[in-house]
Amino acid sequence: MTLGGRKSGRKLLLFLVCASLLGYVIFHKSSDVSSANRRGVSSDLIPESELEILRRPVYEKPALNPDALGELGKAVKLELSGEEKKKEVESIERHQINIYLSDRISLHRRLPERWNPLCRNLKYDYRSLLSTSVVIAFYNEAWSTLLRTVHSVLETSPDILLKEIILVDDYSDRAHLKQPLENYIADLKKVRLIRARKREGLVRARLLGASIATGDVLTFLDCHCECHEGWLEPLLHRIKEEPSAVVCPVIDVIDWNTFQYLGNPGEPQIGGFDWRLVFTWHAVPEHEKKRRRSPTDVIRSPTMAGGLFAVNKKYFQYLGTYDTGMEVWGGENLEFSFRCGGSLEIHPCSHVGHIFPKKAPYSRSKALANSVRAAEVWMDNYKDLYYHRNPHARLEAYGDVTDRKKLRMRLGCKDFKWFLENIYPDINVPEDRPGMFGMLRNRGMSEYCFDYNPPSEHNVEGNRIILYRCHGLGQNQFFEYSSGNEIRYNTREPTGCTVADPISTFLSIKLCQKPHEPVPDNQKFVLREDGTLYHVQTQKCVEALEKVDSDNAGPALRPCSGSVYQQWFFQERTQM
Ligand code: LR7
Repeated sequence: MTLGGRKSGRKLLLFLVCASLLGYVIFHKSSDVSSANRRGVSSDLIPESELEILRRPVYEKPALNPDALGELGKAVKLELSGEEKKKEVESIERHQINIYLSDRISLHRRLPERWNPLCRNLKYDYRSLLSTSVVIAFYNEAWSTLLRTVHSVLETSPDILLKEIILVDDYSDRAHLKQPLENYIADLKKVRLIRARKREGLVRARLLGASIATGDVLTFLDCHCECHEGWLEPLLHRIKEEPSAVVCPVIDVIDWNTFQYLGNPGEPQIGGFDWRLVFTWHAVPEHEKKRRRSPTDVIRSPTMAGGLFAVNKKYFQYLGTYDTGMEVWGGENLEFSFRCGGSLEIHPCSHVGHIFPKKAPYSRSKALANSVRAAEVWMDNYKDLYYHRNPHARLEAYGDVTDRKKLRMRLGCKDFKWFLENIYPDINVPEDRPGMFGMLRNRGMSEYCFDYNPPSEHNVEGNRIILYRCHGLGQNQFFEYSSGNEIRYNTREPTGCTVADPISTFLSIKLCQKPHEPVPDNQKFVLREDGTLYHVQTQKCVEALEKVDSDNAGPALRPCSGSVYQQWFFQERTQM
């Protein structure tokens, strides 16, 4: 069914008004939120034959040949040449996903088993679980990845639990998403389509969907996902047990080029962020491992990736839904995670695959303003740590956040310090002492600053710190001198510390020791009054060299001479 934009616009407004008026039970995010993941024991009383009926999905998966392309999540590599190869390349350029291949893989393929085998033993009382509306916003998505998402939800979600799938077209301009999509879904049970009248961005597009949802729980998915068997029950069970829990599935990776379904049944990762306000993944910390009693218990996570989660609809309204001033993409996941109340969790028994495109297929220039909104509303003075690492963010026009600040008051949230100490105790909080952070600039080669590019698929060069023209944009040139005499690279998480190799004399970054562990000598650099950086272990000074290997200028250890090339100073901005 397609709904007119104006009608749905009014409904969205009503939804938002309700959201701010609804006096739902007051919840507070606290470190002692009940953790018990009580089993759906009452279903033990339901005979297996009846459970079988209750578990039935909206549609059964059609039987497929196990050798079919991509079946059971197997990697596919097509041997193509000529015209066909050209089409494949074009599809990747257009979508940043190998859509040529996707179009050749069944929309109904089966996935390999990726959950912990213990998950299979969990029993759910289907009759007592709340129903859900699955909301999928999309913008210019390819046909096969969108519809594989839809079929996968229909073929893995028990009929009794799935109220509907709401597709929200965020003003796409591709022909296949117009009438052909309407015709296609007209034949599918429980699938609705709603269209935005202008490009809303994923926040308002999702809210448009939420405004017409009839299920008790909202489950948001991105539009290029595939759901693992049994993905929905754990989410709904947890929300039934704890209505203020916001629960994410484990996000398995589907390779954008081969469509291989990756992921493993081991311990999933949790979400964090770094001081650029970029979402990060982390191993489950020890304190959380101790708190859990079983590998099937939920895992608390300080933040969420953003695209895949389930939340009680009333609780979502109570929490203030989303910040509707956020445009297109970015920032809403951290903003939502910073809200107080309830708990943010990952359920290890709920797995959903997600295609991570090769790179962003559309402009994400609004992401900076969105992050600034989140920082301004939620981070108190800690926002300065963000601004120090993104000096240009201070200039960003981010609009009016008065209403969001009021929401924070209404929710009675504790301050950001409390959030860091209680919800994300593992994050490193930089000291940023005046004059001791920013670009680390050399006096002799005054155009040059410390620069570090962490190893990644784009940088396989290694771990070295080099010297590069100072750019004043923070990021790779942002260092902090700590009170423990370390030169810390703490723009990204986990925090890195500068070390010197006594043999090669080069500087590189390694993970810092844990707080309260002593600082190793190799990591200690005394920043002396004359600007020299004295390396304690080797008793040498850091000098700027025009070339330390084939083409890079770099800092390296040399006997202390007091020369201007051995003098350094921190500078927050580029102006001299
Ligand atoms: O203007 C837009 N309108 C939309 O409807 C832009 C996007 N969208 C839709 C889009 O078609 C897709 O369905 O919104 C969804 C998310 O967009 P993607 O797939 O481009 O986002 P992403 O996977 O790169 O980004 C992650 O971070 C985003 C921050 O705004 C959102 O929270 C995404 O939902 C989130 N995705 C995930 O969490 C999946 C796992 C990725 C990780 C880590």
